[in-house]
Amino acid sequence: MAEETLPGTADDGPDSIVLHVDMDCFYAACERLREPELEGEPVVVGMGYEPGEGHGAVATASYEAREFGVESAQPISTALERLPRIDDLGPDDDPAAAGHYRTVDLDFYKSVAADVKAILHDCADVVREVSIDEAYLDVTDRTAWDLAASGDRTLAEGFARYVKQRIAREVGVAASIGVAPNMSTAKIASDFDKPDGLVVVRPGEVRSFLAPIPVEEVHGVGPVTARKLGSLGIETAGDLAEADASALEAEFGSRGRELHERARGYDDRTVTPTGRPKSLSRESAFTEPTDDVEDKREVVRALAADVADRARSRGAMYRTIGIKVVVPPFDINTRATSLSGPVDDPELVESVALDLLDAEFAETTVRKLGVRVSKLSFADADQSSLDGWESAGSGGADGDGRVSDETEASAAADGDDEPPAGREAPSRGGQSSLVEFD
Ligand code: DCP
Ligand code: MG
Repeated sequence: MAEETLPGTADDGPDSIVLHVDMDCFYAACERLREPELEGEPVVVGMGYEPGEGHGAVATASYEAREFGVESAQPISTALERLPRIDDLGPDDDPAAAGHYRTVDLDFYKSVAADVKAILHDCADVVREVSIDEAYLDVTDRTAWDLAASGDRTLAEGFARYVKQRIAREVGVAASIGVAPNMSTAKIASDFDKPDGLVVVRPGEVRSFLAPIPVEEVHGVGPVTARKLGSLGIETAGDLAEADASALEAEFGSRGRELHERARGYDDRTVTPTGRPKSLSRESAFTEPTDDVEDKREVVRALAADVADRARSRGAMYRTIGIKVVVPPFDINTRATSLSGPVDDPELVESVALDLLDAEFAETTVRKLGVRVSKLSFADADQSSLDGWESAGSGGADGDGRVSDETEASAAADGDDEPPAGREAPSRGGQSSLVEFD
């Protein structure tokens, strides 16, 4: 889901589908693209390394080279002890126990990464790029957790396989993909069966999948925390999940509680796109649908304050203020008011949002409410990065153009509220079919 939900409120939308994509031995894979004879060979890519020399550090090693004990961040001198350079071999040495050493060529790797990212943006509405070879995709609107007609696999697995195959076919490098209902589990899943992995963790399987995973691999656990947890007898995510939450909080503060939640498979972070948003919104579902006008106004006030606060903290001014009202079961209504110029005015966000609510929805029974500001402008506008993001993004932000001056009757325009049965495997092409904000 592209929208965020206020903590502590129920969100009865369907489970998200998050992909974490991480390329296998990425720099080495890039070297193999231009030197196909390196395929299947031990390859070491060194930073600060020069051909024939022994200085620098290992940026990455191919899986064949890793078998000799070569790994990222190791001094090249150590790598050379474990895996001699093929060019240094004498006539009697075994060429099978030697490796190919190459120097980092970041510009080339970036160009390969850009080709991969273009495919990712084509495959998902929301892509968060986290490093040169790694990204999260929210594909909740593109596929489903339902089983494919042919057997016991989910449609989501077929979708991930399609993404993997496109990268392999169109760019020529291998990716490992994790599929899960949240970001932290998807990341662990992508790492679980490297290289060339595809690991799917269905919504009901998250806790059992995580249980045997070492705590170090839980997002947010560094070596120091892992050591402290170890001294408390907590070695795995399963141990962490079963530990007493208040004891963890006493030891690690609020982070302790968060780690406990993650280990239990709960992670409410949403995939947000890299770069500047086109709009900022937040929505909140009621546990039970309500027609109580004060309850509704109360939620709208909280949402308005939150959105205005986020806009201010990101240095964003807005020219449009809107609300979203979801009437059971899936009837999405959106209303918005355009202002004459950009403002940063939390009180105005509240009063406009309340006016929009009161004007038409005072009596209505609602399931979910949302507030959105859009037509954003940034005080420190850096046009180049904005352009870069817009051209890279396919839809963008919590920007799915959901809010409009018209009622959107089509549930398909809002995956958040679309019943799972209404979904299909990879079919929807981009955002062009969605209503853009006025
Ligand atoms: N990198 C680096 N220095 C490090 C770690 C990584 O320069 N200490 C570079 C080289 C990697 C790239 O970043 O190719 C991506 O990092 P990963 O951690 O994803 O490692 P790889 O893609 O190489 O291997 P894996 O298959 O484990 O993902
Ligand atoms: Mg990688």
